[in-house]
Amino acid sequence: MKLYYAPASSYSQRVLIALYEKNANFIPLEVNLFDPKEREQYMHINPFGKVPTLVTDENQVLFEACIIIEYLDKNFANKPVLIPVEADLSLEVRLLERMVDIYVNTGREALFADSQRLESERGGKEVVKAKRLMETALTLFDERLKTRTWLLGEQFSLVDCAAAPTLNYLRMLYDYNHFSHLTNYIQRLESRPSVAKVFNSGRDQMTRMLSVLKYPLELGVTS
Ligand SMILES: N[C@@H](CCC(=O)N[C@@H](CS)C(=O)NCC(=O)O)C(=O)O
Repeated sequence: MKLYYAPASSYSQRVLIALYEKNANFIPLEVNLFDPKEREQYMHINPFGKVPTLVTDENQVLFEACIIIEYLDKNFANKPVLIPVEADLSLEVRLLERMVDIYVNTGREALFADSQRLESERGGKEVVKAKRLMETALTLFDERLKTRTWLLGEQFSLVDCAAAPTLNYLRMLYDYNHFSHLTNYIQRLESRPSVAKVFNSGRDQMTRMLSVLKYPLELGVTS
């Protein structure tokens, strides 16, 4: 299996966490999407020009982080099971993963775009709406985490692979320390070997990317 990825890319990190959780052998191939030539070549593999892409040993080309993780879960039966087979739990984990993607990540992207505007142009209607939806999802997650170790329950799953990088990067833009269960959860995530490894390997690239921003940001930590 070959994984095309970028170390600081949050979607690549989702898949890397799943690969490390599954102890799967794979060939990591770093893609520099900022290099026009490399990007053009890569678009023959993934026409959307986005990372990650997994090319299986059968030469099946898979993109979309959640689909790649589903493939890994089906093909590596060892624990943790990332998408439970029980119908109810399987739906629940997908719903939670969609909430990370559609509400938390979209909110994060809107806040990031806003942070790079002139101060006088920040806080438009769309940003306020995206932030409200993101806060709704964070409130639901915080509530769940009152009684659960991981977002689905006691087993680490698909939604934790998705939430870890998103919540890690969100701290640059939004202080969620008032969500105490969520804050404890990100600390548990950081202590998990697969997540720690992925965060560490993405740090240098992310620091370089942040240093060239018009309005610089810093990688946050929970207090
Ligand atoms: N829906 C895709 C999103 C992938 C994505 O947006 N990747 C970003 C990096 S985190 C990317 O490749 N961005 C480069 C670009 O859009 O040019 C997934 O789930 O994999």
